[in-house]
Amino acid sequence: MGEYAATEGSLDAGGMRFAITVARFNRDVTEALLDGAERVLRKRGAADVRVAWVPGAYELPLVAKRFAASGTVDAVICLGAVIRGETAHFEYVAGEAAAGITRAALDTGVPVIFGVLTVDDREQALDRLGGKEGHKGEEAAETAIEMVSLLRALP
Ligand code: INI
Repeated sequence: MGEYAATEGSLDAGGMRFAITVARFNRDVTEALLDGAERVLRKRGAADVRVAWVPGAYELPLVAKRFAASGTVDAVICLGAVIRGETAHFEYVAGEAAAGITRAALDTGVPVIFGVLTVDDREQALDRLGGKEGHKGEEAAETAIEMVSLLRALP
């Protein structure tokens, strides 16, 4: 067998710079996501955090890509809450947000994290804000830190 190397990112954010793009739609939920993400970034030692608010989750990818391409941040965290209604709007907003966020990361090579809740109702959202499903804002920040750290360790 040839050389074997396993690499994993750490959760040390010392010196790292982040942007958070957060949607105003369902603001009570997205503010809680933002609180969690900021809490983790602060605790882990991030050097710089910029926050930009957008109207809804559909607008997240464009602003995320602007940050990612700017050379001023190491990762971008996208936060939003898409709550299923009676119409197909949910599918379009959630689907395009996900596709655009993926594209922003792949086009720029900068981690762009999908911290967008896609849930059936408000109760499911609350379960993901420190309830039985964890805290998705905190998890998004941890994912961002880990991805920056991992990419720095890779060829
Ligand atoms: N935006 C959200 O962030 N969450 C939603 O649940 C939502 N719904 O259900 O409509 C939503 N719509 C707005 C959308 O993100 C855009 O802001 C709008 O379509 C203008 O482009």
